[in-house]
Amino acid sequence: MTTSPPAPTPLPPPPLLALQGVVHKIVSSAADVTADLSRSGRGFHIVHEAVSHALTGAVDGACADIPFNEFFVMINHARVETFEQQRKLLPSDMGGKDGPGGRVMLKCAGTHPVPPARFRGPRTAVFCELASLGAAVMHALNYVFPGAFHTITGPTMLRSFGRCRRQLVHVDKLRPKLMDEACPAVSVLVALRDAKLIMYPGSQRYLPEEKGGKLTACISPVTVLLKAGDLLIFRQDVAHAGAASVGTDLRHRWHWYVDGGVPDEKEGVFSVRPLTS
Ligand SMILES: O=C(O)CCC(=O)C(=O)O
Repeated sequence: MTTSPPAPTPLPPPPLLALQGVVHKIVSSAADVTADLSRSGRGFHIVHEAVSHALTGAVDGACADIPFNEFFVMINHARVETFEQQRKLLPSDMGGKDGPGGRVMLKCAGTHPVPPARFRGPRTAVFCELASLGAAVMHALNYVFPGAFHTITGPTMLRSFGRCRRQLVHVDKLRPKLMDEACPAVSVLVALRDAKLIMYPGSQRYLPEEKGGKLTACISPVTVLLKAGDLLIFRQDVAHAGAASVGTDLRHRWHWYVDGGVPDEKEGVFSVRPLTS
């Protein structure tokens, strides 16, 4: 008598797709992200605990080894041109009577992020790990605003040091009128350590015609407190300013720009003046 082999045990159905990390956080709050980043919304969205402390700490620590002469002056409490007129072209020249201090930037290439030359070995690895999350953020935004985003640029590393005064209020997109509402160009900031940003909620609806003009509505600024690992996504036409900070340590942040290109560090900064009541 022949016996047939036992029927194979059917495989259990595959588990439901488990999304993880930053994509999961953005996709699972898609309705809020849409509302916040739409023209009618407040213009910014915070993703808490998007990046592990191990990673932000490692990148922040590695950045501390990058010497000042590799950074460029960017808008601070005054425009870059003003610093140039004062012959303060290098970060080491910045500051006033309280000593050196301010906010500087280092661009790590464009659409192909390149680790700073100083990074070697594990330090390059942590840079690459964090850089890879840029694509994740863009893909998650393509879920929220279906399929429209195609370029992520950066990162740009920001460093504040010494007595750093509040930035001029500005928007990142130089021609805010050209904003495409199907895929609003956004700036993305990862706090590598606790950080603050001053935001003007809804100001994308009240921009002046010309740079340097006043917002057309009185908007109370809010201070957004970011813990290390939090990620802030904001429309490039929302008015904002880096907050003042003090300290002897170097304070780094990491910026990407989705579909908007990197705001130029000098020409055509679209600063705006708040309307006071
Ligand atoms: O200091 C910061 O983190 C903010 C800088 C910024 O938002 C900008 O330059 O556009």
